[in-house]
Amino acid sequence: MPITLSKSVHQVIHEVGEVGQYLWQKGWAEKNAGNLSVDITDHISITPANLKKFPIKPATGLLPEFAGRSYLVTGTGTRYRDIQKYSSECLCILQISRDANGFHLLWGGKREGFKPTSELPSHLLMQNSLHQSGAKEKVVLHTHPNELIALTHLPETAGEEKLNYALWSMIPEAKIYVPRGIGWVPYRLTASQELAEETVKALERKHKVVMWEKHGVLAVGKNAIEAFDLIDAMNKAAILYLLCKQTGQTPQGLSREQIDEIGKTFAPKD
Ligand code: 2HA
Ligand code: ZN
Repeated sequence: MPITLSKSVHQVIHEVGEVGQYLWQKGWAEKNAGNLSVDITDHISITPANLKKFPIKPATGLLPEFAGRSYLVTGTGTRYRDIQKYSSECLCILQISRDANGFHLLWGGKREGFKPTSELPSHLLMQNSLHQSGAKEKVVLHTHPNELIALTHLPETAGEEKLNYALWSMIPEAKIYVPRGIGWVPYRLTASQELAEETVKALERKHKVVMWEKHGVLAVGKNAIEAFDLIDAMNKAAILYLLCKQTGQTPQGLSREQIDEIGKTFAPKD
């Protein structure tokens, strides 16, 4: 018997389903591309006696500090487009066991052979970094936004400094919504420990959007919609950049002074 979900957890699942639709409609979620986790520890209360009814599923790569924390995560091979309709097949809620040697599957994961995302250790590393720093962000969202990825292949926009200048120069909102810019992680093998560690470093530098060179984007947000919006805003700037380039001309762009002025006027409060 799965746990009974509170209204707040239902809301989280609803938002994840909604964002899954957006990612699919945008063309950023081909096949089973991307994965997502939400730290819902504050929304899950279960007595030790009840917890025992959910046997521990062994897992490796879990750190002791994850123990007792609860997460909503996508399943391995899950399609973002299916989440809204089949949430309990595509998602699960797990609580890391007391000894961090595995997890209790509290809800969902109803599909045959279900396993949490293969990137679970990476997601937990990022979630732990957010939690330890007292961040309000609870969602870690990974997806494949076309135009942003394309810019990582072009020498004139590859690299943190060049990418952010190109994006900020396209439209004022890019600087307003992502004032610290996108953090840059050089190409690393998918699902590798190196990719996770480099991403955590970018989060520690207070980036809310992180570019994985020639692969995709990871964003954090207080909820799934917020994480999606940040990527959407930056991908819009990437579209504008490429639209200008398609005319055969180089875009004029906002000047560095204009971007600085926007930065000062709309400086983040956190
Ligand atoms: O989950 O996108 O980076 C599939 C991926 C891995
Ligand atoms: Zn990916």
